[in-house]
Amino acid sequence: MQIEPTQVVARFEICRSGFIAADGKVGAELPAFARERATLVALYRSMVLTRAFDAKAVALQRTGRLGTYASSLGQEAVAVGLAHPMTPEDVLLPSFREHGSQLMRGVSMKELFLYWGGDERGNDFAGPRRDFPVCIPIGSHAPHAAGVALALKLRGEGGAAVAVFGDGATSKGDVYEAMNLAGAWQLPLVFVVNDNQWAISVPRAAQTAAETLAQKAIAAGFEGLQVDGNDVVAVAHAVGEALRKARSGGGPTLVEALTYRLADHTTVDDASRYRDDAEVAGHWKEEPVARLRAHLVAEHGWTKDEEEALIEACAAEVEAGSEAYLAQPPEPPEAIFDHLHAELPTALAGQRSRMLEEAAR
Ligand SMILES: Cc1ncc(C[n+]2csc(CCOP(=O)(O)OP(=O)(O)O)c2C)c(N)n1
Repeated sequence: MQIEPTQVVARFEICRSGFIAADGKVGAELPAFARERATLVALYRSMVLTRAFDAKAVALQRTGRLGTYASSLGQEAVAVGLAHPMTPEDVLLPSFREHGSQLMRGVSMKELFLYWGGDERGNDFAGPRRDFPVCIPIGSHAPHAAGVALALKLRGEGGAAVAVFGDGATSKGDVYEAMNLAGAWQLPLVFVVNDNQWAISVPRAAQTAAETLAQKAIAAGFEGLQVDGNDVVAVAHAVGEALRKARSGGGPTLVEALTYRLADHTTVDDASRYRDDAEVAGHWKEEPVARLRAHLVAEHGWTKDEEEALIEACAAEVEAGSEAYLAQPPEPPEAIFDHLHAELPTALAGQRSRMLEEAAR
Protein backbone atom coordinates (compact mmCIF):
# COMPACT_ATOMS: atom_id res chain seq x y z
CA MET A 1 0.00 0.00 0.00
CA GLN A 2 1.18 3.52 -0.75
CA ILE A 3 0.65 4.90 2.73
CA GLU A 4 3.42 6.78 4.53
CA PRO A 5 3.55 5.62 8.16
CA THR A 6 3.85 8.22 10.87
CA GLN A 7 4.73 5.73 13.59
CA VAL A 8 5.06 2.00 14.25
CA VAL A 9 2.34 1.04 16.73
CA ALA A 10 2.99 -2.69 17.12
CA ARG A 11 5.70 -5.19 16.36
CA PHE A 12 5.77 -8.89 17.03
CA GLU A 13 7.91 -11.89 16.48
CA ILE A 14 7.27 -15.61 16.80
CA CYS A 15 9.99 -17.78 18.26
CA ARG A 16 10.51 -21.50 17.78
CA SER A 17 12.15 -23.83 20.29
CA GLY A 18 13.52 -27.34 20.05
CA PHE A 19 16.12 -29.27 22.01
CA ILE A 20 16.58 -32.77 20.61
CA ALA A 21 17.27 -32.91 16.88
CA ALA A 22 16.08 -35.60 14.48
CA ASP A 23 19.28 -37.61 15.02
CA GLY A 24 18.81 -37.55 18.82
CA LYS A 25 21.57 -34.99 19.37
CA VAL A 26 21.05 -32.07 21.71
CA GLY A 27 20.95 -28.73 19.93
CA ALA A 28 20.14 -26.39 22.84
CA GLU A 29 20.62 -26.54 26.59
CA LEU A 30 18.08 -28.98 27.97
CA PRO A 31 15.59 -27.92 30.65
CA ALA A 32 16.29 -29.58 34.03
CA PHE A 33 13.57 -32.27 33.73
CA ALA A 34 15.02 -33.45 30.43
CA ARG A 35 18.40 -34.21 31.95
CA GLU A 36 16.94 -36.92 34.17
CA ARG A 37 17.10 -40.40 32.67
CA ALA A 38 14.02 -41.62 34.54
CA THR A 39 11.89 -38.74 33.22
CA LEU A 40 13.02 -39.28 29.64
CA VAL A 41 12.40 -43.02 29.91
CA ALA A 42 8.88 -42.34 31.26
CA LEU A 43 8.18 -40.02 28.32
CA TYR A 44 9.60 -42.59 25.92
CA ARG A 45 7.45 -45.31 27.45
CA SER A 46 4.32 -43.21 27.02
CA MET A 47 5.14 -42.58 23.38
CA VAL A 48 5.87 -46.24 22.66
CA LEU A 49 2.65 -47.24 24.45
CA THR A 50 0.66 -44.69 22.45
CA ARG A 51 2.09 -46.04 19.21
CA ALA A 52 1.31 -49.62 20.22
CA PHE A 53 -2.25 -48.62 21.14
CA ASP A 54 -2.57 -46.91 17.79
CA ALA A 55 -1.41 -49.94 15.82
CA LYS A 56 -3.84 -52.16 17.71
CA ALA A 57 -6.72 -49.74 17.14
CA VAL A 58 -6.06 -49.73 13.40
CA ALA A 59 -5.84 -53.55 13.40
CA LEU A 60 -9.15 -53.82 15.30
CA GLN A 61 -10.81 -51.44 12.85
CA ARG A 62 -9.47 -53.37 9.87
CA THR A 63 -10.98 -56.56 11.26
CA GLY A 64 -14.36 -54.98 11.93
CA ARG A 65 -14.03 -54.75 15.68
CA LEU A 66 -13.64 -50.96 16.04
CA GLY A 67 -15.27 -47.96 14.35
CA THR A 68 -13.54 -45.32 12.25
CA TYR A 69 -10.32 -44.42 14.01
CA ALA A 70 -8.05 -41.35 13.88
CA SER A 71 -4.43 -42.40 14.18
CA SER A 72 -1.83 -40.37 16.06
CA LEU A 73 1.11 -42.03 14.31
CA GLY A 74 4.03 -39.58 14.29
CA GLN A 75 2.27 -37.16 16.64
CA GLU A 76 3.06 -38.95 19.91
CA ALA A 77 5.40 -36.23 21.14
CA VAL A 78 2.63 -33.63 21.06
CA ALA A 79 0.20 -35.77 23.06
CA VAL A 80 2.74 -37.03 25.56
CA GLY A 81 4.59 -33.73 25.81
CA LEU A 82 1.51 -31.67 26.61
CA ALA A 83 0.16 -34.15 29.18
CA HIS A 84 3.49 -34.45 31.01
CA PRO A 85 3.38 -31.08 32.84
CA MET A 86 -0.38 -31.23 33.48
CA THR A 87 -1.62 -31.92 37.02
CA PRO A 88 -4.92 -33.47 38.14
CA GLU A 89 -6.26 -29.92 38.81
CA ASP A 90 -5.86 -29.06 35.12
CA VAL A 91 -8.58 -29.89 32.61
CA LEU A 92 -7.82 -31.43 29.22
CA LEU A 93 -10.15 -30.69 26.30
CA PRO A 94 -8.87 -33.06 23.64
CA SER A 95 -9.40 -33.36 19.95
CA PHE A 96 -9.46 -36.81 18.34
CA ARG A 97 -5.71 -37.55 18.16
CA GLU A 98 -4.98 -37.21 21.86
CA HIS A 99 -4.93 -40.90 22.80
CA GLY A 100 -1.46 -40.40 24.28
CA SER A 101 -2.60 -37.48 26.44
CA GLN A 102 -5.70 -39.32 27.57
CA LEU A 103 -3.71 -42.41 28.53
CA MET A 104 -1.30 -40.28 30.53
CA ARG A 105 -4.18 -38.50 32.25
CA GLY A 106 -5.53 -41.88 33.41
CA VAL A 107 -8.18 -42.83 30.87
CA SER A 108 -7.94 -46.60 30.55
CA MET A 109 -7.15 -48.33 27.30
CA LYS A 110 -10.39 -50.27 27.54
CA GLU A 111 -12.30 -46.97 27.77
CA LEU A 112 -10.44 -45.54 24.78
CA PHE A 113 -11.21 -48.63 22.72
CA LEU A 114 -14.85 -48.44 23.84
CA TYR A 115 -15.07 -44.84 22.66
CA TRP A 116 -13.65 -45.68 19.24
CA GLY A 117 -15.87 -48.73 19.16
CA GLY A 118 -18.88 -46.40 19.29
CA ASP A 119 -19.74 -47.08 22.92
CA GLU A 120 -20.56 -43.98 24.99
CA ARG A 121 -19.15 -45.63 28.10
CA GLY A 122 -15.79 -44.77 26.60
CA ASN A 123 -16.65 -41.09 27.05
CA ASP A 124 -17.78 -41.60 30.63
CA PHE A 125 -14.31 -42.60 31.79
CA ALA A 126 -13.68 -43.34 35.45
CA GLY A 127 -10.93 -40.76 35.61
CA PRO A 128 -9.88 -38.01 35.16
CA ARG A 129 -13.47 -36.95 35.77
CA ARG A 130 -13.03 -33.28 34.94
CA ASP A 131 -11.36 -33.87 31.58
CA PHE A 132 -13.61 -33.51 28.57
CA PRO A 133 -14.49 -36.29 26.16
CA VAL A 134 -12.94 -36.42 22.71
CA CYS A 135 -14.24 -33.60 20.50
CA ILE A 136 -14.95 -34.63 16.91
CA PRO A 137 -16.45 -31.34 15.62
CA ILE A 138 -13.50 -29.23 14.58
CA GLY A 139 -12.63 -26.61 17.17
CA SER A 140 -16.02 -26.59 18.91
CA HIS A 141 -14.32 -27.41 22.20
CA ALA A 142 -12.27 -24.20 22.16
CA PRO A 143 -15.15 -22.05 23.51
CA HIS A 144 -15.85 -24.80 26.05
CA ALA A 145 -12.21 -24.50 27.11
CA ALA A 146 -12.66 -20.76 27.61
CA GLY A 147 -15.69 -21.53 29.78
CA VAL A 148 -13.76 -24.08 31.80
CA ALA A 149 -10.87 -21.65 32.25
CA LEU A 150 -13.27 -18.92 33.36
CA ALA A 151 -14.80 -21.30 35.91
CA LEU A 152 -11.34 -22.23 37.21
CA LYS A 153 -10.48 -18.55 37.52
CA LEU A 154 -13.74 -17.56 39.24
CA ARG A 155 -13.60 -20.46 41.66
CA GLY A 156 -9.94 -19.79 42.41
CA GLU A 157 -9.24 -23.50 42.39
CA GLY A 158 -5.91 -23.27 40.64
CA GLY A 159 -5.31 -25.37 37.57
CA ALA A 160 -5.66 -24.43 33.94
CA ALA A 161 -7.53 -25.67 30.89
CA VAL A 162 -5.62 -27.17 27.98
CA ALA A 163 -7.41 -27.23 24.62
CA VAL A 164 -5.83 -29.23 21.82
CA PHE A 165 -6.80 -29.01 18.16
CA GLY A 166 -5.31 -29.30 14.69
CA ASP A 167 -4.02 -26.72 12.23
CA GLY A 168 -7.31 -26.83 10.32
CA ALA A 169 -9.21 -25.91 13.48
CA THR A 170 -7.36 -22.61 13.71
CA SER A 171 -9.32 -21.47 10.65
CA LYS A 172 -12.61 -21.93 12.50
CA GLY A 173 -14.61 -19.14 14.10
CA ASP A 174 -14.99 -21.06 17.36
CA VAL A 175 -11.23 -21.07 17.84
CA TYR A 176 -10.81 -17.36 17.08
CA GLU A 177 -13.67 -16.50 19.42
CA ALA A 178 -12.25 -18.62 22.21
CA MET A 179 -8.82 -17.04 21.79
CA ASN A 180 -10.35 -13.58 21.86
CA LEU A 181 -12.17 -14.32 25.13
CA ALA A 182 -9.10 -15.95 26.64
CA GLY A 183 -7.05 -12.84 25.90
CA ALA A 184 -9.69 -10.33 26.96
CA TRP A 185 -10.40 -12.12 30.23
CA GLN A 186 -6.83 -13.31 30.84
CA LEU A 187 -8.00 -16.86 31.31
CA PRO A 188 -5.83 -19.71 32.61
CA LEU A 189 -5.91 -21.48 29.28
CA VAL A 190 -3.28 -23.11 27.09
CA PHE A 191 -4.12 -23.67 23.43
CA VAL A 192 -2.05 -26.40 21.81
CA VAL A 193 -2.15 -26.55 18.03
CA ASN A 194 -1.27 -30.04 16.91
CA ASP A 195 0.05 -28.71 13.62
CA ASN A 196 0.34 -31.87 11.53
CA GLN A 197 0.33 -29.93 8.22
CA TRP A 198 -2.89 -31.42 6.81
CA ALA A 199 -6.60 -30.93 7.46
CA ILE A 200 -7.72 -34.13 5.75
CA SER A 201 -6.65 -33.33 2.14
CA VAL A 202 -6.13 -29.59 2.64
CA PRO A 203 -2.51 -28.62 3.23
CA ARG A 204 -1.82 -26.03 5.89
CA ALA A 205 -0.69 -23.43 3.36
CA ALA A 206 -3.97 -23.66 1.44
CA GLN A 207 -6.19 -22.82 4.37
CA THR A 208 -4.48 -19.81 5.92
CA ALA A 209 -2.22 -17.06 4.64
CA ALA A 210 -0.69 -16.65 8.10
CA GLU A 211 3.00 -17.51 8.15
CA THR A 212 2.63 -19.18 11.53
CA LEU A 213 -0.42 -20.35 13.45
CA ALA A 214 1.19 -19.10 16.65
CA GLN A 215 0.80 -15.50 15.52
CA LYS A 216 -2.98 -15.86 15.69
CA ALA A 217 -2.54 -15.48 19.46
CA ILE A 218 -0.96 -12.05 18.96
CA ALA A 219 -4.20 -10.75 17.46
CA ALA A 220 -5.99 -11.96 20.59
CA GLY A 221 -3.49 -10.18 22.83
CA PHE A 222 -1.36 -12.98 24.20
CA GLU A 223 1.78 -14.91 23.51
CA GLY A 224 2.09 -17.48 20.75
CA LEU A 225 5.13 -19.62 20.11
CA GLN A 226 6.21 -22.51 17.95
CA VAL A 227 7.90 -25.66 19.13
CA ASP A 228 9.34 -28.65 17.37
CA GLY A 229 6.38 -30.97 17.84
CA ASN A 230 8.48 -34.07 17.20
CA ASP A 231 10.62 -33.21 20.20
CA VAL A 232 8.75 -34.27 23.32
CA VAL A 233 11.07 -32.17 25.48
CA ALA A 234 10.23 -29.02 23.52
CA VAL A 235 6.49 -29.65 23.82
CA ALA A 236 6.63 -30.52 27.54
CA HIS A 237 8.82 -27.52 28.29
CA ALA A 238 6.65 -25.00 26.41
CA VAL A 239 3.35 -26.33 27.74
CA GLY A 240 4.86 -26.55 31.24
CA GLU A 241 5.91 -22.90 31.13
CA ALA A 242 2.54 -21.88 29.68
CA LEU A 243 0.75 -23.75 32.48
CA ARG A 244 2.91 -22.09 35.12
CA LYS A 245 2.07 -18.70 33.64
CA ALA A 246 -1.65 -19.53 33.41
CA ARG A 247 -1.85 -20.79 36.99
CA SER A 248 -0.17 -17.68 38.35
CA GLY A 249 -2.62 -15.31 36.68
CA GLY A 250 -0.49 -14.57 33.61
CA GLY A 251 -3.23 -15.48 31.14
CA PRO A 252 -3.32 -17.70 28.08
CA THR A 253 -0.64 -18.95 25.69
CA LEU A 254 -0.83 -20.64 22.32
CA VAL A 255 1.73 -23.34 21.62
CA GLU A 256 1.98 -24.37 17.96
CA ALA A 257 3.62 -27.80 17.82
CA LEU A 258 5.05 -28.46 14.36
CA THR A 259 4.67 -32.11 13.49
CA TYR A 260 3.39 -34.34 10.70
CA ARG A 261 0.54 -36.79 10.29
CA LEU A 262 2.31 -39.95 9.14
CA ALA A 263 -0.92 -41.94 8.85
CA ASP A 264 -4.07 -41.46 6.82
CA HIS A 265 -6.45 -38.87 8.27
CA THR A 266 -8.61 -41.69 9.62
CA THR A 267 -9.15 -45.33 8.72
CA VAL A 268 -11.65 -44.21 6.04
CA ASP A 269 -9.09 -41.99 4.31
CA ASP A 270 -6.47 -42.81 1.68
CA ALA A 271 -3.83 -40.09 1.97
CA SER A 272 -1.88 -41.41 -1.03
CA ARG A 273 -4.57 -39.75 -3.18
CA TYR A 274 -3.47 -36.26 -2.18
CA ARG A 275 0.13 -36.39 -0.98
CA ASP A 276 3.43 -37.75 -2.26
CA ASP A 277 5.13 -40.81 -0.84
CA ALA A 278 8.38 -38.80 -0.92
CA GLU A 279 6.91 -36.15 1.38
CA VAL A 280 5.80 -38.77 3.89
CA ALA A 281 9.12 -40.61 3.68
CA GLY A 282 10.95 -37.36 4.45
CA HIS A 283 8.88 -36.86 7.58
CA TRP A 284 9.56 -40.39 8.80
CA LYS A 285 13.15 -39.20 9.30
CA GLU A 286 11.90 -36.61 11.80
CA GLU A 287 9.58 -38.84 13.80
CA PRO A 288 9.47 -38.47 17.58
CA VAL A 289 9.80 -42.02 18.92
CA ALA A 290 13.00 -42.93 17.05
CA ARG A 291 14.35 -39.49 17.92
CA LEU A 292 14.00 -39.92 21.67
CA ARG A 293 15.31 -43.49 21.44
CA ALA A 294 18.42 -42.22 19.63
CA HIS A 295 18.88 -39.63 22.36
CA LEU A 296 18.45 -42.20 25.14
CA VAL A 297 20.95 -44.53 23.49
CA ALA A 298 23.54 -41.80 22.92
CA GLU A 299 23.20 -39.90 26.20
CA HIS A 300 21.74 -42.33 28.72
CA GLY A 301 23.08 -45.75 27.80
CA TRP A 302 19.66 -47.12 26.81
CA THR A 303 20.24 -50.79 26.03
CA LYS A 304 18.78 -53.30 23.60
CA ASP A 305 17.49 -55.33 26.54
CA GLU A 306 15.72 -52.33 28.02
CA GLU A 307 14.19 -51.58 24.63
CA GLU A 308 12.94 -55.14 24.18
CA ALA A 309 11.50 -55.27 27.69
CA LEU A 310 9.69 -52.00 27.13
CA ILE A 311 8.21 -53.09 23.80
CA GLU A 312 7.06 -56.33 25.37
CA ALA A 313 5.47 -54.59 28.37
CA CYS A 314 3.65 -52.10 26.14
CA ALA A 315 2.40 -54.87 23.86
CA ALA A 316 1.07 -56.77 26.87
CA GLU A 317 -0.69 -53.67 28.19
CA VAL A 318 -2.34 -53.03 24.83
CA GLU A 319 -3.35 -56.69 24.52
CA ALA A 320 -4.95 -56.60 27.99
CA GLY A 321 -6.79 -53.36 27.13
CA SER A 322 -8.04 -54.77 23.87
CA GLU A 323 -9.19 -58.02 25.48
CA ALA A 324 -11.05 -56.11 28.20
CA TYR A 325 -12.73 -54.05 25.48
CA LEU A 326 -13.71 -57.06 23.38
CA ALA A 327 -15.06 -58.86 26.46
CA GLN A 328 -17.36 -55.95 27.35
CA PRO A 329 -20.99 -56.83 26.61
CA PRO A 330 -22.65 -54.24 24.35
CA GLU A 331 -24.86 -51.58 25.84
CA PRO A 332 -28.63 -52.16 25.68
CA PRO A 333 -30.20 -50.33 22.70
CA GLU A 334 -31.98 -47.82 24.95
CA ALA A 335 -28.57 -46.50 26.03
CA ILE A 336 -28.76 -44.30 22.94
CA PHE A 337 -31.13 -42.09 24.98
CA ASP A 338 -28.80 -41.80 27.96
CA HIS A 339 -26.27 -39.04 28.61
CA LEU A 340 -28.07 -36.38 26.56
CA HIS A 341 -30.60 -34.93 28.98
CA ALA A 342 -30.96 -34.91 32.76
CA GLU A 343 -34.66 -35.55 32.14
CA LEU A 344 -35.71 -37.02 28.82
CA PRO A 345 -38.03 -34.65 26.85
CA THR A 346 -41.48 -36.13 26.18
CA ALA A 347 -40.86 -36.74 22.49
CA LEU A 348 -37.67 -38.69 23.18
CA ALA A 349 -39.26 -40.55 26.07
CA GLY A 350 -41.95 -41.70 23.60
CA GLN A 351 -39.34 -42.88 21.12
CA ARG A 352 -37.55 -44.73 23.89
CA SER A 353 -40.70 -46.63 24.91
CA ARG A 354 -41.57 -47.45 21.29
CA MET A 355 -38.08 -48.80 20.75
CA LEU A 356 -38.30 -50.97 23.84
CA GLU A 357 -41.71 -52.29 22.74
CA GLU A 358 -40.37 -53.19 19.29
CA ALA A 359 -37.28 -54.82 20.77
CA ALA A 360 -39.50 -56.96 23.02
CA ARG A 361 -41.54 -58.30 20.06
C1 LIG B 1 -17.26 -28.58 12.51
C2 LIG B 1 -16.69 -29.65 11.63
N1 LIG B 1 -16.58 -29.45 10.31
C3 LIG B 1 -16.05 -30.40 9.52
C4 LIG B 1 -15.65 -31.59 10.05
C5 LIG B 1 -15.05 -32.67 9.17
N2 LIG B 1 -13.62 -32.82 9.48
C6 LIG B 1 -13.17 -33.86 10.21
S1 LIG B 1 -11.53 -33.78 10.46
C7 LIG B 1 -11.38 -32.36 9.55
C8 LIG B 1 -10.04 -31.70 9.35
C9 LIG B 1 -9.37 -31.37 10.64
O1 LIG B 1 -8.08 -30.89 10.42
P1 LIG B 1 -7.19 -30.40 11.59
O2 LIG B 1 -7.95 -29.43 12.45
O3 LIG B 1 -5.92 -29.92 11.00
O4 LIG B 1 -6.95 -31.70 12.50
P2 LIG B 1 -6.25 -33.07 12.08
O5 LIG B 1 -7.34 -33.97 11.58
O6 LIG B 1 -5.24 -32.75 11.06
O7 LIG B 1 -5.67 -33.59 13.34
C10 LIG B 1 -12.63 -31.96 9.08
C11 LIG B 1 -12.85 -30.75 8.26
C12 LIG B 1 -15.80 -31.79 11.45
N3 LIG B 1 -15.40 -32.89 12.06
N4 LIG B 1 -16.31 -30.80 12.21
